[in-house]
Amino acid sequence: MSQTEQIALALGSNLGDSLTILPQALTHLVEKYGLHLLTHSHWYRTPPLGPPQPDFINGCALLAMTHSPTDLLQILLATEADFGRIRKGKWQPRTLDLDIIFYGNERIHTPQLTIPHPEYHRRAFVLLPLAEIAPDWCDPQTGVTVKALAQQVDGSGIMMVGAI
Ligand code: PH2
Ligand code: MG
Ligand code: MG
Repeated sequence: MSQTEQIALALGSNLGDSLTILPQALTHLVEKYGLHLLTHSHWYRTPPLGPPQPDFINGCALLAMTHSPTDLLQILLATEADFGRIRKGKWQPRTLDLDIIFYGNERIHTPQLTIPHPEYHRRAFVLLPLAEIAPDWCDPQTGVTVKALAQQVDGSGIMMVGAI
């Protein structure tokens, strides 16, 4: 049994009943795979990055578990499939996207997996919810905190669900 690791996960959905799917996906990770949910952010409505498509609902969660990074990736891919995701290519609308942002303090570069997530530091739809739950988490590559990264991105158009 490997040691317990804390992970930061980004969740997204822009197909189907996204506001139901995202919390259900967290419950699924707990009940089916035994991950421990530490906390999750509010949900945010976010304009699509990339080609025109429906707005996303995005959020982040912190979980604890003993799975290896590759096992975790398989769990996330299986969970995406369980929630009806069909992979038709990049930038397609999806019922559920589960991305590993951080895996403890580790840096991983394999053909299957890059951790920290290679784009997260540019993405307001990840950084705003992540800064809510893990402002002091330092990027293991750069040492910069999530809070500092969140202050550098343009969060216009991103709205906390339920704020209005
Ligand atoms: N995910 C993408 C592409 N564009 N835009 C928003 N707002 N939120 C996402 O989660 C997102 C995106 C590919 O993973
Ligand atoms: Mg993604
Ligand atoms: Mg993904």
